[in-house]
Amino acid sequence: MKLFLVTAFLLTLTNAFAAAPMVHFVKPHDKEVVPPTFQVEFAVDGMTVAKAGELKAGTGHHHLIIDGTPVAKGQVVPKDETHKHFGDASTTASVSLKPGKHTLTMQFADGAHKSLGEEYSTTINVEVK
Ligand SMILES: [Cu+2]
Repeated sequence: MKLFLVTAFLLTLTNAFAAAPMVHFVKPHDKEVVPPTFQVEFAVDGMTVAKAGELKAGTGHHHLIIDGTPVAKGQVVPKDETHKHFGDASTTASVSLKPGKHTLTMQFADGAHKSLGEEYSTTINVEVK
C-alpha cells in the first residue's frame, strides 16, 4: 500500500512536469555556426500558437530578440529591428545577421504582445560566418 502511494505520488509529479509550458529553438542549436541568412524554428510546449490580437488563455505567439534580453512578465514586447514579432502565428523565420557572435532570445507573449516572462523565454548563442 505504501509503495502504491509513493508510486502514485511520483507519477503525479512526473505529469506535473510534463504539463509545464516550455519554449525552445528547434533550430538553430546553441553555439551553432550559421550563414548570414538562416532559418529559425520555434517550439512551445503546453501553449497554443495563435495570431496576435485575440486574447485567449493558453495561447500566444513567438518573438525573436536579437542580442537582447527576455522581456519582464506583463511588459509589452517592443517592436523594432531587434525585436521581431510573429503575430501571424508562424513558428519559422528567415533571419539575416551580420557576421560575428550573436544571441537569439525567443520570448513567448500573449495576444496583446505582453510577455509571459523569463520562464517562457530561452536564449541561444550563434556565430554567423
Ligand atoms: Cu507580439
